[in-house]
Amino acid sequence: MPALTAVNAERYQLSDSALIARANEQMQNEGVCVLPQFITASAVRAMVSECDTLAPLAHRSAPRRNPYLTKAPSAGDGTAATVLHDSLEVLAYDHFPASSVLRQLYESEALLEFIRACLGVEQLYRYADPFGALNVSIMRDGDVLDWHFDMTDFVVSIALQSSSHGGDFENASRIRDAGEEAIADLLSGDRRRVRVEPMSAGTLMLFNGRRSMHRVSPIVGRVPRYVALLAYDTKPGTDSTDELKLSRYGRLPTKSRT
Ligand SMILES: O=C(O)CCC(=O)C(=O)O
Repeated sequence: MPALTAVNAERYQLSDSALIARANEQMQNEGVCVLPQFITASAVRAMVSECDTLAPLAHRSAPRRNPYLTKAPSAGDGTAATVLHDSLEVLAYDHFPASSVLRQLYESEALLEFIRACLGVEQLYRYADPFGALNVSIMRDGDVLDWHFDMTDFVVSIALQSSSHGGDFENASRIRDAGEEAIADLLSGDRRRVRVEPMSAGTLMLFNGRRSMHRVSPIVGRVPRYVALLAYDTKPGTDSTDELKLSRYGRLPTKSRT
């Protein structure tokens, strides 16, 4: 299946200037843009089947960290001292063969250009991280990704499969701007600022998680939740740290011999 036939052309033309203008506006005003049925049902099926096959290779981790992802929570330091737990499995970019429908979509220039235009940035590059550039989060019964802010300006995700129950993407848009007290209230269970972003299979979401605290609610049931994360940056050559690679993928790239 050629990469761009994965995009639902009946609903989305990647050069549609009105669509791009709406996406720009939503990113500006809300820090999130949700495009339902962006991927065709048959491409979603192919991508889920790839993930089913590769799932035994995924790395399972259960990190403890604070909401800002600065690993070691420091005692007596307000919300930064809150210790939260995640548990999930992740498939890395290098697990996906060149024939993978998901990989081909990520590597297509047309998608890169569409995402660049929707984000309203001058330049956009795929991540240089050989594991994280494209990765798939697999969450099973009992897994959770608790409240956090991202350390990057934006995340692009594609929902591939919803869990039987739970697994909602919950978002408190722009709560970082509301201050420490609002963040503390949310961490203690105040849901007034929380919105569940609709992420049915095939949805593409652009998200600015640096200012919006978000989580994936606990997964319940037999069907795992699959979400693909497509990483980009406005600077070329951006890679993640060895520490993050070890925590999320359980390994480091093998050094090439000179
Ligand atoms: O799995 C998701 O839908 C979101 C993942 C997420 O929050 C993140 O990578 O920061």
